[in-house]
Amino acid sequence: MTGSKQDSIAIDCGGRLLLLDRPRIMGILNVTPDSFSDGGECLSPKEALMHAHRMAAAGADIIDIGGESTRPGAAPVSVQQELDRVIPVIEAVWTEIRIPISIDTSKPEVMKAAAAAGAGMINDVFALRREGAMQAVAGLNLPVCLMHMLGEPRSMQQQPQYQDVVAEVESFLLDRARDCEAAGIAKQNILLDPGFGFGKNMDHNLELLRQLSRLSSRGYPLIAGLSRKSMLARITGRKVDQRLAGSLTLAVLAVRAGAAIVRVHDVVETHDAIKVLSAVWPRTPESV
Ligand code: 7PM
Repeated sequence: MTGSKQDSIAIDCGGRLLLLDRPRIMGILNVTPDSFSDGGECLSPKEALMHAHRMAAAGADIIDIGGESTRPGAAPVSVQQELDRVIPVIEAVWTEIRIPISIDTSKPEVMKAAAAAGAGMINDVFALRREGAMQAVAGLNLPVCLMHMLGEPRSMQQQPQYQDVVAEVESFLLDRARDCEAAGIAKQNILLDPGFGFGKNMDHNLELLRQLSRLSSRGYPLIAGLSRKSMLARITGRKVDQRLAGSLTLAVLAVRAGAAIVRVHDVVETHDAIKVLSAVWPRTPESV
């Protein structure tokens, strides 16, 4: 598929459209008490809703709501706990804000309840490998982001190893996409994500970013999540709340390499950065 053909894709997020005619911003809304970069900010449904309003006003195209921290070593959360955290927030955001919502979860029960509450996309860092998750998404007929992760959150950052990180991430994602299609998930409903920081060391993350256009030219829209991640700590030495400049740099590089969507905390600033990039390079690299 050519770049220009992919540029015209509209993804139907349960009735709300996400147009991929230009780079899009996924705003992160964590409703976990232990999330590493904005923990404690969004505890109550009311605070979460206010933050969602701010992100939508700032130019977010989709709001990603998550109730389970994927931080290495984070305590697992029960289905009921996760539902209690995310469902009221999804309902409120869906009612008050007219943009698509994605649910960041690996649990099929949460996927289904979130969809019933208004979520229009599934964002799964386990790429639907949990029992029942693939069938759940096939039944929902919603778009899904398949993310690469080596290992499990608990242990993924203990000496991750690859022969060829780009080739391995690519073949994992394409295999998952093929399995999803065989299970009845429409090809147009599949997005891919290399999973920066998920079972990757600094060199792995940098190599994935250098060769990101290889992953973004495989016929599936690419999502890149680099915002405030620990590779920026290694590069700049900054604490998590001081990584804005680094995050913007990485977001711009990812979009320049063909990412369709960037998943970010700092929506106002990312929106400006992408506008500037798009003024210089109005089209994606493939279609230039
Ligand atoms: C601790 C470590 C807390 C890592 C939060 C994180 C991605 C994602 C996350 C991503 C997609 C974060 C991550 N990262 N979903 N969920 N892609 N699709 O930095 O890169 O937000 S959680």
